[in-house]
Amino acid sequence: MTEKHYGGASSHGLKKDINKTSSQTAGVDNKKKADEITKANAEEKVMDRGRHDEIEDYNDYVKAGKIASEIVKYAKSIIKLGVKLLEIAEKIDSKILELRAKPAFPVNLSINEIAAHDTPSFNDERTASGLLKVDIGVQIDGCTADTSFSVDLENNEENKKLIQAAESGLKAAIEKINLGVQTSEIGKAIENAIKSFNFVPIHNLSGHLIEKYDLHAGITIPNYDNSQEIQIESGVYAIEPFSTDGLGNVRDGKPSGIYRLDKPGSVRDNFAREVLSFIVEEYQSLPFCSRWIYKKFSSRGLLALRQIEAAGILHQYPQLVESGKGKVAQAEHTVIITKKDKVVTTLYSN
Ligand SMILES: [Co+2]
Repeated sequence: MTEKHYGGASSHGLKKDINKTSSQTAGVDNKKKADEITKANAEEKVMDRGRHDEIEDYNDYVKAGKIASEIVKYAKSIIKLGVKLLEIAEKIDSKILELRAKPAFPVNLSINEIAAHDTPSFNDERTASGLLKVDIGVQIDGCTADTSFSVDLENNEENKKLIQAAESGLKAAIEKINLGVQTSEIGKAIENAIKSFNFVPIHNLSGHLIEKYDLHAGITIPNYDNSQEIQIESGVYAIEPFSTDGLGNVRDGKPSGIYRLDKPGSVRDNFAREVLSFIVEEYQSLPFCSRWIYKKFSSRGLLALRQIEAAGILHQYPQLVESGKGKVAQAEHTVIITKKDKVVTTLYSN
């Protein structure tokens, strides 16, 4: 799942305080629980700093990556022209659970000029068509694998070339990324690869450092040479080039129904509080969607979600639409970088 940049700052620029969110809104028991979660996460992060250099320390990330690559294979087998997006999303959700992991975010199924952040609502009637991007997240205990692919469902040469361009950008970036390499060098490799197909990358979308329960943990991987001097350190990175025949930028579109906890706040209604506690416990700071809330709480849950959103506690992601209405293709893998290793977790072949 990509990160959009708003005039220099990123959409994930504000660090959220989930502890405060839950303690002010969800009662004493949940405060205790949230305190425990926060404390455990903090301890984990301190430990992580000392453990970042061995690939063995990333076991859950590697496992999540293997599962994500199985999900990609599965997704490719069920996606066909005319199949309902809702059916595709629900089957992917169930398959992830069946393989003993959880979604790290709602699967993004974005068509043509919608670059990202589109997921079906509970009663969605739309079907698969055009140039479809499928962005999948799998997590085990908050350790995430983030991967995506694009399919051409209308046998169109331009679509096929756009997909090749994004994939070759990804390949170039994976070759380039290493400890100490500047992120702008990786961006340059992506940009050159995409331009060699006479397309442009989307400039205000980027890849991102991943940490436990934190999809966008600070460092970003640009899709062009942004001339910033930021070096790659040990860690887990999602690299996700987007190619387009449009202007090379995205703007905010319709609300997506994808949310994440953002700021502390409170809701008065008892039922809304119950829904909020569920969100705090189940998703922590990871994105979730209205479809999942409907599944758990039915239509009352959607009302509660609106109340929680109105209280300023949630961030709702807008759909991201290419500014010139160009078509967009995407390719993505998650890569672990350590002193000794470079492992593409989502490229598992048995
Ligand atoms: Co991503």
